[in-house]
Amino acid sequence: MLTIYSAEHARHDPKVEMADGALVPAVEIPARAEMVLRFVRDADLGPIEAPDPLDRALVEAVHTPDYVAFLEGFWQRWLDAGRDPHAHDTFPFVWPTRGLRRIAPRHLDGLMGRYSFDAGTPMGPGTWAAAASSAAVAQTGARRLLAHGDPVFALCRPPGHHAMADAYGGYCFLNNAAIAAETLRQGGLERVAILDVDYHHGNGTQAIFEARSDVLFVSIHADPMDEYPYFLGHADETGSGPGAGYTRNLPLAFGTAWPAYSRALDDALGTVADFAPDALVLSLGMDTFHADPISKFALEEADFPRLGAQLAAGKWPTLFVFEGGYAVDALGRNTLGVLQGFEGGG
Ligand code: SP5
Ligand code: ZN
Repeated sequence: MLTIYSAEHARHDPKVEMADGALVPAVEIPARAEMVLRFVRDADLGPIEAPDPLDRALVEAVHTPDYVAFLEGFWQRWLDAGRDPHAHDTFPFVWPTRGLRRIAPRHLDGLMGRYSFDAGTPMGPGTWAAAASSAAVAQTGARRLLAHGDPVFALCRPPGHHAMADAYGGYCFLNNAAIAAETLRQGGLERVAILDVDYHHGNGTQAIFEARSDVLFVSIHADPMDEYPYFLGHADETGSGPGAGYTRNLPLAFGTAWPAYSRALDDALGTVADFAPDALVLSLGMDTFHADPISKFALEEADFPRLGAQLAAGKWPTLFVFEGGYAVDALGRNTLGVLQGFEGGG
């Protein structure tokens, strides 16, 4: 399997994040992608290529141009505001509510609130460079899939599935899976399915495609009544307008282990099969692992090759887009397990 990877991800290097009502050590760190790369390389999964330059038009097919410009110009604004040039991690603290999001204030704090939806996502001097490289990895992966149809692994970091059209959050800035799906659509595919198996609901991806019938969004995740991102990902969200019926959420309880997970996956794959996609974008979060430090599912190491094999049964041209997963020591082995299980399955 071809892997796309950029070392630029390491320019997003947060030290702390806001979680559990306090500043705590950051978990979405460069070592994650480096661990996965090491396992992919040592296992000889296949060639590892650098991404093509980012096609900005495809980013702006998913995100609003003002949001992209905000991300790109953020650090210069931070410096212009006279704030700590040595800061690693910056946080918004005020958000528009009750429909007030049409305002993009001049003040930096107002802008940070306007273009985010949580305080748990540190932004620093290299965040834009890293996020842009991550999007380029996804975009290039989609192009390679279009070119040859064989499975591709887009080793994205930072992750993307929480990023909205005009807001960052959940450690995500640009929605890599959405950019990949849009790349596949503009490359000529008529129907693209996104299956999101990250432990957290892909609220950004859902919101981006909720009103569209050409991109199916199906997600298996921890019940948002109990887990981040709380406000989206409930079973009664099924799409809107022309997208009605093209969103499907399968929330699961804390403690879910392989048997129940596998049944949900079968259910989700049935929905994908009914849609008969020309390609599948797999938002591959590895935070369903029992030892994940921020998550509460119970998948074991041996379950990940099973997951991969189950995904292969549909025989759709598949692009894996790396999302979450924070048990760094196990992340390489588990991720490789999914990819090798996929190659051996079907
Ligand atoms: C891509 C991705 O997986 N993003 C996840 C973002 C989760 N952010 C909220 C984390 C809340 C952690 N709360 C539990 C901490 C246990 N000490
Ligand atoms: Zn996650």
